[in-house]
Amino acid sequence: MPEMPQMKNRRRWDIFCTVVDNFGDIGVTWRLARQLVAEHAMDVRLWVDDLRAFERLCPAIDLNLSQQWQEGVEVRHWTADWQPTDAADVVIAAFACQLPSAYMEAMAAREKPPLWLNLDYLSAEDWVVGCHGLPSVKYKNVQKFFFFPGFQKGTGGLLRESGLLERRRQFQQDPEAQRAFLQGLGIDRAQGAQLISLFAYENAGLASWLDVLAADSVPTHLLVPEGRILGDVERWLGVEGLAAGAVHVRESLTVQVLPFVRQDQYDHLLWCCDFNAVRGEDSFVRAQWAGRPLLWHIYRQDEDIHLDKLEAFLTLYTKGLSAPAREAISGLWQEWNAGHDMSDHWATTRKHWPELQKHAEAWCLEQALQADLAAALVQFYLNWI
Ligand code: TRH
Repeated sequence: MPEMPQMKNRRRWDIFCTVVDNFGDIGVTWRLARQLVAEHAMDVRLWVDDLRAFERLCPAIDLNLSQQWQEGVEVRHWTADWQPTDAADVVIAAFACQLPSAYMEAMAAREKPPLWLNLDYLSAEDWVVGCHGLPSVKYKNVQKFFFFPGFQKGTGGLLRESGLLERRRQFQQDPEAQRAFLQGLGIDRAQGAQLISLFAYENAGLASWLDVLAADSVPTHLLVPEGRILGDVERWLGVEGLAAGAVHVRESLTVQVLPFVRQDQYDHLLWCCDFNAVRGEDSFVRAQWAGRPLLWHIYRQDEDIHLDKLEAFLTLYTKGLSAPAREAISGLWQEWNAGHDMSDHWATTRKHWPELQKHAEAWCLEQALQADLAAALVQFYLNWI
């Protein structure tokens, strides 16, 4: 494959990603890498240890190549058999992954040490503001810094591509574009049906939610990308082997299984839906940019520390809501994350729908006032040199 032309004075960035599980690690780093190339004219190498996980988000990935270019990003398969390479100007270890020792030596061997950053997990907790940008460990002459994404001023912000909200709004104001997009995924939205997307981990509370949706007077079309929640959906439907394309109707509820789509298509799906159930980190942020009410299934952590993160986000997110609406949405999220019965909380949440809809857009606009994460990283680098 021909090498991409290198422009003089372009800064070189290396982003290292180990796929711990699921798609968030590669989802975040792939999005960041593309944005650094497209909007900041950086040369980016993305080192990833699991090309199969990457292929789900980016079907163009060739599993057999150790080096390839995708959307301007140089993708390197990071294997145990590390080949010597020069260190870049900026080195990002995503989510505290451990860099190859030979690469650490290459960083230390540079005449001017690189900027070395640990890109952390997203959290709304208050301590993040105090820790963002602080020095971490040092390797020889190379200092590492903490870089925290976040929702508050003083954090690294959220990933948001330039013009994203304008594109989203245009699409949401264009019923024909939405219809064509949905049709491309084999979705024929029933007249008057609310659209809900469901991307979540296994959840014992799902059956109670589906019961209410089925019994509701308002029809619902539930769109479920292939993934971990399908087992719960199968149990509720009383079927086995659900796969993309399957459609099942139970009273007012139509359940449709979707293929896992490219990241930009997933954005469009979120933009089409009236309500989005999302999980982890990246889909959670994308649902916020969709400007629609959402439900977050947070990634479970040892000793339930994820519950502190959930509460911290709810405290921030629900500011400005009336007390009953705040209680409704907080209760719904808490029950979902505990795997409890959703029926009462769903009914209460529905009562505050117009307020929650307005609030979702207001929250999105408020978050968009912050510099986006890629711009904040570039600024951090400029300040550092
Ligand atoms: O997949 P996730 O649960 O990922 C993670 C990881 O588990 C990670 O280890 C953990 O630390 C982190 O959560 C908090 O959820 P997430 O972050 O939403 O990532 C999913 C990615 O998949 C995201 O980039 C959106 C993308 N996606 C698509 O591209 N197409 C699809 O059809 C769907 C459903 C998702």
